[in-house]
Amino acid sequence: MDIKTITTTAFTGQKPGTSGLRKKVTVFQQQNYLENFVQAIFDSLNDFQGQTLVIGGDGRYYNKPATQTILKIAAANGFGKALVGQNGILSTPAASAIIRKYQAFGGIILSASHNPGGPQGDFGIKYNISNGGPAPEKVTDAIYEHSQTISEYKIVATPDIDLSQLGKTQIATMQVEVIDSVADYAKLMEELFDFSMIKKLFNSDFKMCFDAMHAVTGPYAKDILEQKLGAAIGTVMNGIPLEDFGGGHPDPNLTYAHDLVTIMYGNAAPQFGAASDGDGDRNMVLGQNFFVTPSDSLAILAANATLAPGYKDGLAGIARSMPTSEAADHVADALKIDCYETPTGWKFFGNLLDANLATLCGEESFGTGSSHVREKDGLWAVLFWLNILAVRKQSVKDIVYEHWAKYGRNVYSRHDYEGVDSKSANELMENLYHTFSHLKGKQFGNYIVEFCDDFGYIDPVDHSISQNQGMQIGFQDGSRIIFRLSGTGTEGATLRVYLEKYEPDIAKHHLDSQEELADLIKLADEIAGIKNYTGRDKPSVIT
Ligand code: VG1
Ligand code: CO
Repeated sequence: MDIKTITTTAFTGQKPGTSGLRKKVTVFQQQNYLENFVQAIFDSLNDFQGQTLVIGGDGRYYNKPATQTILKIAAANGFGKALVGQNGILSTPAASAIIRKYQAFGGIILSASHNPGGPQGDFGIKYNISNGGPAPEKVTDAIYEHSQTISEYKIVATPDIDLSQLGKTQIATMQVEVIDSVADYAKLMEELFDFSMIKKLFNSDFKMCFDAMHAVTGPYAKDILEQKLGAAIGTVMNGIPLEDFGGGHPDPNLTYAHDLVTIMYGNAAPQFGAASDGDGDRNMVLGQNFFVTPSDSLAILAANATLAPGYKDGLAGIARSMPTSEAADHVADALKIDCYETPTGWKFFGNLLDANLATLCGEESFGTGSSHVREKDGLWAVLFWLNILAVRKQSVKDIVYEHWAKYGRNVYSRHDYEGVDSKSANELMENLYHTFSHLKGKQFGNYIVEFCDDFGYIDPVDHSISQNQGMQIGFQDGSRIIFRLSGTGTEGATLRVYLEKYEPDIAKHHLDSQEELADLIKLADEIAGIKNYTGRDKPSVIT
């Protein structure tokens, strides 16, 4: 077979964001755009000759042609083997599990997660290293540099291979093995959770509803929940992955997972509801008429971890992203283990997990995970909750209320202003930074500013430094307001405002979080001039 060297010109701005390179499909379809980036990935790696590469994606539009291109470039660059999910499909946590299980050199994940799919939607590509996790910044920086100077790439000239059939084929000297997308992942889940207890739960009058949002988790959830655990057929809704996610926005939150929310807040709501995002790494958990915030979910999983066989010996530590509420910190204190605070994005958890400093990790953005893989894992969190529900035999709401009674409640909300003008968003952040010098000590009603912080992070393991990771304002009563610009959007800028208040008083626990946070919401606008800079009088998404 023919290995060709193709002359190419670099594209500007192929800079990976929070979670890899995300752009419109039409951008990726430009001649050599994908090829350049893939070659830039390989150019930034050493010693992969003869090694294994894992490839899979969330099934969105362009997943299949991109997989074919990557296979041909990987073969031309000297990889010895490629493991590809059937039809090009692997959820992000499944890809991570497979990289680890088969000791692959790394993996390429094709996903833009929650961003809309289809020919007019978004596409994304991300490189994961041998621990199964997203490449750390030093690798993504190197990829970016190579992408800016690239002048040629290598590719094998060969017809596309059949990705629909399991089995082995060959591209030049590289063996391609098409593998079952679900099997290895399902097996791992069986090792971590008490499947026989959960089976008993589903054998009782317990019902759940899982919304796969027409994205990648459909086949995983059907196999594990309906086939292996005996949940009623139909438990998984929107379970067939579609290239455009049925026109939806597979973001598991109260706004976008409206089908599920309608069911869980309706008269015939089952006891448990859950949804997952485009690439299967995030989750939303609901009880009857009840929403569990992701920050609380992390804290509750940590507090109940020993109920699941995979965590029966306890946790080494917990890690959460900076904007995630401090609910997990209270649990860590009680367990006398460390709680780490990292910048947003799963890549920052990798070193902590590898060094066994943390066992559970979580983000406020509906992402929870553990040392079993190096990505956040949506279905894992759902199974963890099922395991806890099966052992404790209480409702979701009762479990959360008991948790609040013991640890206090971190009332929490995130307000997103999507698709705002980039220049104005940057000006807002800059202006905020300048006000920091005279905000400290200032009093706003009951709130006195204790600290202002342009959040930076020094990795405790490799001591690498990441700066400008969000503007944090802390008040004397422990409340926080955080401002951050999204690194995953593809249109304009998205301003995220995170609000948190600690409420130890159980009598106030029934209160709605938006009401509880009303003062802080006002204060956020007063301090940062949100309305003024964005021209919006309310957020586009509230979670
Ligand atoms: C968002 C979330 C972040 C998450 C990232 C990737 O990033 O806030 O917590 O890690 O998405 O999630 P940003 O930069 O837009 O705030 V996903 O499901 O892509 O894989
Ligand atoms: Co995702």
